[in-house]
Formats: sequence, structure tokens, C-alpha cells
Amino acid sequence: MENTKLWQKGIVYQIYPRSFMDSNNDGIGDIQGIISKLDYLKELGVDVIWLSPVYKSPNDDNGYDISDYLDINPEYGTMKDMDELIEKAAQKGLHILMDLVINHTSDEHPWFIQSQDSKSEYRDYYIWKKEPNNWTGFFSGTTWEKIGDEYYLHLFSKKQPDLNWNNPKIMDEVQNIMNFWLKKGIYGFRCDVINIIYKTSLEDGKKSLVLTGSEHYHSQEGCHKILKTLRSEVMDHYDAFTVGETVLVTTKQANDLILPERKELNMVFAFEHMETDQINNKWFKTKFNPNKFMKVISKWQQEAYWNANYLGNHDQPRSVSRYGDDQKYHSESAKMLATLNLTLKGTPYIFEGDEIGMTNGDFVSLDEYKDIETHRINALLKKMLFPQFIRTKMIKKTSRDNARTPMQWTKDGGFTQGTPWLKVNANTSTINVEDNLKDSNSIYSYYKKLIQIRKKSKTLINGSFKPLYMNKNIFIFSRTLDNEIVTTVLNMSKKNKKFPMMFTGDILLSNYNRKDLSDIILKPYESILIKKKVQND
Ligand code: ISL
Ligand code: CA
Repeated sequence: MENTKLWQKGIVYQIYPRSFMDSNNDGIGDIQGIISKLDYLKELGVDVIWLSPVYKSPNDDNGYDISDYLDINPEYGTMKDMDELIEKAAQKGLHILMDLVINHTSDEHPWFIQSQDSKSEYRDYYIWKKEPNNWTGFFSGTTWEKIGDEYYLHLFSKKQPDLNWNNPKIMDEVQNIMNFWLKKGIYGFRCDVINIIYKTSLEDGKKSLVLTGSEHYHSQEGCHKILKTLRSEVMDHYDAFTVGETVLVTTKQANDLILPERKELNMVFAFEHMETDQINNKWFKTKFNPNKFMKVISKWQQEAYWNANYLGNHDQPRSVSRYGDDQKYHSESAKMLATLNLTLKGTPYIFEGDEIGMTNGDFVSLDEYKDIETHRINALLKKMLFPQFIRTKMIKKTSRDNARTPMQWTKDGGFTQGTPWLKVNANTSTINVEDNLKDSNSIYSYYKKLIQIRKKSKTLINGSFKPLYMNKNIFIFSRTLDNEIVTTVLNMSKKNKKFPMMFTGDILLSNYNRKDLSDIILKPYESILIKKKVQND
């Protein structure tokens, strides 16, 4: 416990700046808005704030298309505001984790503008080719855009040209960016799609329904070399950490990135548990199957050296809508999911609004969505002759805008006095921070208690993980350290369920305020946390 780092035992809270709090009523969240809510975050028990990009950007992908890494998007504020945020956070014992997007820049970055001249020294900052290959992108469709007589690669939108990491100058540029921010006292980086930044070859890929060509850039040796250099040349000189966003990784590929002896990243966000309710890609969702889900979670708990535990983020539907019940058992299932996420082994990540059980958006028509990925997918499905009512249904379930609706502070919203950039969910009238703060039985109050329990528990921070039961939508696992066992019991369904095992011990927390373990029925979405001391024989 003594030598456990803050990034292992702390609670990380992700803020999507555009949607968190608007201080100047232009309908867009901003840095001063975040500053005004630092006490709220401290009170919840947050230690680290992961800030989705606030750098200068044309907002084609809401900031994941950066045009100046060393300046702030004026919609969010100024560098002075950013310095104030870092300083005021530090005064409150909060740390800032920045989002580092180094697979690509915006096409409005000066590097790319100059790179369009084939004779420019910046030409090789990007990947240009006479003829496109057959790779397909993350937002569907082609990954090559023609300027002049050559094409440039973009695995995401055409306004997000991929950087050429075969060019050593990129390493210098990125180290400069990282040092600039670390010298300001930030606590590290969430590294966007970090395991696809090195392209070993531009050969055609094996035809596949999803990401043709990924075998040429996914988890390549060249990427490991880059990460080792960034670690030794930059990160190791600061009290800071990195969490990689690593699409499509296995536990082995994750360990190759995070084992201490690899000296690359400290942890990674995996996606396997996010892909249990889909057929080959996220737009074709299947009915959520808790048994499948818990088996994947349990595998990662036992095989990955360390886990970044999360149930949602700015790219995923809201976890209570997807894995719980945002209607009848809204409160119970939100608390059950919190208990899952905050008692697993690894660093817990909470996405803004999950602490009050915010749900998927209440979008009605397709033109209410703002996300570029959603519009690209809609256009593709339309071309594939999917009728509008099917497209609307698919997008309603999966669009990233579900997670990007403005934070619900009060009954009438409280995010802005202006017109919000994205529609505020009408259920803010009943799901909002103001009401949650006043109610000792609210989802927020449960999160707060759970965070306090976790932060005080060496067993939950450092204990081993052991699955005890994973069947019939019931997930039971234990965490053990020395002579203490903490057991998590979760009914991940809306049905009453018979306890499949007998337990004794002290109830640390229950989302039904259960007083003892004699009643052998688990209620819908019931979660129980039980602590027991065992005599070491
Ligand atoms: O949407 C997704 C979740 O299933 C992924 O395909 C996601 O686009 C992918 O994980 C990469 O996400 C990251 O990089 C993108 C950006 O749009 C996402 O917001 C960011 O999280 C490009 O920078
Ligand atoms: Ca604003």
C-alpha cells in the first residue's frame, strides 16, 4: 500500500469538456466551467481528472483533431484558464491527465498545411502515396484523400491525417509537446489509439468487414520502440503516468505494453468487454448478455498485469442504458454497475454523469446528432439501402452522442443559460446533480460511499481477484489480501435470484440497504459488498 502509486489507487474521472459545464453561456462547456466544479469533484472523492482534448481544433471530431498542441481551443478558454485549472486542481489535491492524440493531427495543423507542398520539409510528417491501398477506416469508408497528385492516409476522418512515425522528426515534435505539458505539472496522458500509430507497411490488407489493413499497423514492433523512447526520454523524468487507449488488444498484447519490464505504458483501456453485445462491429448490437460480459471482465482481471477499469466513456453508450436498466431499476442498476467497476482490481475510471446515472440521449431524429462518426455511419447505411427507421434505431443505440449530452446539474439542466451545443436530455428533470446531492439514497451518495470504502481498503486496491460464480446473470468475485476477503455479489438482471452460494461477514454496502445475509433472494440488480476476516492457518 505504501509504495502503491496514486495512479493505481486513485479514482479517475473523465471530463468531456464540451459537455461538462458552460461558464459563459455560449452553449459550449469550457475550462472555467470545470474550475467552478472542482469542489464537486473533490467532494465525490475524485483524485485525477482525465480531460478529453482542449487544444486548438476545428472540432471535426470534437477536439480529437488537433491544430495546435500548445494552445487552447478558444471555445474552451485560454492557456491562462488552463494554467488556472492545473493550479486550482493542485490546491485541492486533484491531478490533471491530458489526452494525447499523436496518431493524427487536424488537417488544419500548420504541419499538414505545409505538408501539402510535395517539396516541403513537412511532406514526410504525414503518409502520402501515389495510389491508395485497400484499407478501410474507423469511421467506415476510404482512408485516402487526394490532394494534388498524391493521396494522404487518414484512418479516421479526412480532416484527421495520420502522422508518419517512420519520420524521426515526429518523435522530436511529440517529445516537445509532452514536455511542454508535463512541465506545467500535469499528471500524465491518456494516449489516443496509441497502438496503431506505427505503420509497418502500406501494403493492401486482408479483406475484412472491419478495418481492412489493420494487420499492417495494429500493435506493431515499431510502436513498442516509440513507446519505450517516450517513456525513457520523457515520462520517467516526471511523477506522471500513461494510460493507452488500445483498440482490439488481447490480454497478451496489453501485457506487452504495460508490464513494468517493458517500460512502455502504465496501463491500457481494453475493448473486449465493450464488444460482447455486438456482431463484428458496434453498429450491429445484440442483446446484452451479462454472463458473456462477466467472463470477459474476469479474464482480464486474471490475465492483465493491471487494468484500467471502465464501463463507459465519450465514445460509448451510457453504461446504465447499455448494461443496466434506465427505466424501472434505474437507481439499483446504476449502483450495481458502480459496485462492479469500483471493486475490480485496477484503476477505476468514472465517466462524467455516471455518478448520477445519466442515460443515453433522448434523440428523436437523425439531424439532432452532432458526432461525425454517427453521420458517416448513417451515410454508409443509407448507401446500403437501410431504411430510415432501422438507421434511426441502430444509431439511437450506439451513437457516441449518447455519452456527450450535457451534464445534468439541475432539474432544468444547469449546464448553460444559452443554447446547448447538443440537446440536454429531458430526464434532467429527475436525473440531476442537485437532487442527488440532497438525497442520501441517491446514486451519487452511493458512489461517494463506495469510493470512500475503496480508498480505505488495501484489499480492494491491492488484493488478488478470484471469480466465485458467473452464471444465470449473477457475478460473484472476491478480492483477498492477507487475512481479509472482500466479496462482491451482483445480480446483473431484473429478476429475483436465489443466492447461489452462502456468505457470512459484514455488509460494507448494499444498494437495497440490506442488513443481513439471511434472506436468500437477490433482488433485481442487487449488489452487496461483504467483508470477512479469515484466520490465517
Ligand atoms: O468509437 C469507438 C468505440 O467503439 C472506437 O472505434 C473509437 O473511435 C476508437 O476507439 C478510437 O477512439 C479515439 O480516437 C478517435 C476519436 O474519435 C475517439 O473519440 C477517441 O476516443 C480518433 O481520435
Ligand atoms: Ca462556454
